[in-house]
Amino acid sequence: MGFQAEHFLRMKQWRRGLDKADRWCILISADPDAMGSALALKRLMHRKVKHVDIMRINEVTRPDNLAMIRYLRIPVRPWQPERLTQYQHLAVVDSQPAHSQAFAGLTFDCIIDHHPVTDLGSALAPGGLCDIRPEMGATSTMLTRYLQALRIQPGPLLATALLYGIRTDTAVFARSGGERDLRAYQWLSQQADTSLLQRIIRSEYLRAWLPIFARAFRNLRDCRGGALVSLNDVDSADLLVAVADFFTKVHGLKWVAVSGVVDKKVIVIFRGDGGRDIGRLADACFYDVGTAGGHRSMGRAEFPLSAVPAGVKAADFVHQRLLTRKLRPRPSTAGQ
Ligand SMILES: [Mn+2]
Repeated sequence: MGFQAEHFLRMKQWRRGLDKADRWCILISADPDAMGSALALKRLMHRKVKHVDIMRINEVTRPDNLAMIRYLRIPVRPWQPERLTQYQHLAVVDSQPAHSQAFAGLTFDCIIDHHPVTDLGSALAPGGLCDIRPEMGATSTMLTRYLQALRIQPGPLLATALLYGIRTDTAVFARSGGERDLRAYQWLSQQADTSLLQRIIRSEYLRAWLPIFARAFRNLRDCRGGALVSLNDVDSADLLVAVADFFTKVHGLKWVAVSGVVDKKVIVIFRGDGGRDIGRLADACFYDVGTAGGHRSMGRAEFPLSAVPAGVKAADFVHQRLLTRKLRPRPSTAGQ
């Protein structure tokens, strides 16, 4: 029997053993892949058990994730450990018990994931289903294949959720993902709602970020062939990343550095068109005050606010460094 067939057989056996009287809870660390997978698992348990809840152990803040929950009507709620007694069984998808303190001490009757295998200890219940395949680009791919094997046709909302899960985890096949992910993606594309998918993909910003974008437009200044935006105090580094990514869409800006202060830490996000090595620029400017570096077109620096000399504004410090710093010689690599 083939490797794949064995997985399907075990799933079918597990599913056959489900009890109609039981209440289940699927725990996730909510991101698109986890939410798509949880929705699919809930679907394939439909009518086999009494009830399935999906609970998240984390806060959802990314705008596209919030859009996914809203438009695809994903019934995900924050996990409250005191509710544990309401359930006969727990499942976890796109995570393993060792991944979070929130899973500690819990016993799972179903674990489906694609991260590197960790020690399950006693977290898997006897007779529970455990399917961990790190060679898969997304857990959503694994669930899609289960739906196919069980001949369950996903509705448009579920198909879109799984599609978006594969999309984000593989960075649309640029970062990871093999033939199986691609085939699942193609199959889901036929059932997915493309206009909802577009709405989710396009949800890049939060309403509360707009005043900060307004500040960023006003503050943009030229700097050695690129541009610098200084935002001072902001709530999260996500916001700086969103602003920097936005400016990569402006033709004629070769690179941009967006700086801000988050929790007494200065963070500078670098984005470039690849013309100059932006990771090296980040390193050159800030290696001596904190962590700094990156790739050719992406970079990041972080250092404590206390590294800025007294009487100097963080924004001016960043500007001064960008104006004056010279690249460090590449570290020589032995044997090359
Ligand atoms: Mn994943």
